[in-house]
Amino acid sequence: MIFKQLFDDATWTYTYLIADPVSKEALLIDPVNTHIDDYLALIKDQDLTLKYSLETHVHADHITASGLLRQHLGTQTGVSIQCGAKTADLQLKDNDVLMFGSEQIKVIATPGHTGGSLSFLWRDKVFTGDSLLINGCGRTDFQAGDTATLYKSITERLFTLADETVMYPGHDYNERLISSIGQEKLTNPRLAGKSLAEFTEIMNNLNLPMPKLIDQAVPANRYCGLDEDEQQGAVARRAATTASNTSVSYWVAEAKQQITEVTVETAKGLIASKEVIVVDVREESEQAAGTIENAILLPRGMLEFKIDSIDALADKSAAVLVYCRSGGRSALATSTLQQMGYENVVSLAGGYQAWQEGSATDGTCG
Ligand SMILES: N[C@@H](CCC(=O)N[C@@H](CS)C(=O)NCC(=O)O)C(=O)O
Ligand SMILES: [Fe+2]
Repeated sequence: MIFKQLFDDATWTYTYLIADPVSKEALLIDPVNTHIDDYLALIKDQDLTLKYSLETHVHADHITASGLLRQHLGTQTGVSIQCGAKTADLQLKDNDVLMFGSEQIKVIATPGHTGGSLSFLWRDKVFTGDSLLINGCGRTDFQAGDTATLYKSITERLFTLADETVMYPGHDYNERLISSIGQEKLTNPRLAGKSLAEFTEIMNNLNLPMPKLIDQAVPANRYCGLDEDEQQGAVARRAATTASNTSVSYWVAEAKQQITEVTVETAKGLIASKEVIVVDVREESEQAAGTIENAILLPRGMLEFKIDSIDALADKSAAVLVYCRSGGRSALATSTLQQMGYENVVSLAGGYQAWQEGSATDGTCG
């Protein structure tokens, strides 16, 4: 068998590569986006076909490489159906079995660390993600985590596997590599011989700081780790299998035919003339990246509902400049505004990304 335990030292994350040596079909568990080149090289070197990229959960501390692997290799991405990760190809459930070559890997639902946490059982090995860690377990204080649920998952699902089952965790913060179910039953300080009440007491007093990347990682991982443009591509690819006009990129392209896009330079001229109302159609959470001064926040999804309450936009002949992160959503919003009767509305090509790049070179960062 081909089996490798890979490590991301920035987040103490383990990634696992398993392959059937005969068919060369392979899978990765919990790949990290910053290692995409390593994975591609490894897969090429070993002449493997990466069939699946599986997540033990929607991670809060790093961004998955699964979407990138799908882009490069046509890999199917898999995550628990409980996670609401719409662009994942496989919406995994308890007891699902995936085949790679003549090998099989089985899904064990082990919620608790997150609502959609899974473990995977392959031969005598169990990949526990953050449900069960060596001498520890995943925290339960975010992403629909629940202490009693985790206790049940560990004691009723993982601890009922054979004692000899080798356990491979999702992280280890002390450079340990493996454990076993028997070992954890015997020595895990949070669980060995502990009642639910004792476990709850321990978990309620962990006092861990939030993962540094949580605000970026969780939303990105719901889309297989891809950003907005790539998500649109991913949604588009899935939608294309049903009907082309159900894809976001189709509608963005369509909208761009009907609107005027302006460059950063032109936009700056309009803003300097003070004759333009700037509308930011990104989500509130994206504003941390920065905003154009004096922009009105009107997320694309709320446009039609909120516009009437914005006095500055009461005059439909006013000049309006719309922007988003990279120019897709603003094209859609501009087209919507035109349909609503706005006569003088343009979209910023390349969005706030282009704005920042333009501003970085001319020293007027907004
Ligand atoms: N310090 C790390 C996060 C560490 C963390 O919270 N790890 C999670 C797994 S995603 C956990 O459950 N840790 C349990 C523990 O450390 O006991 C970071 O900022 O990324
Ligand atoms: Fe985690």
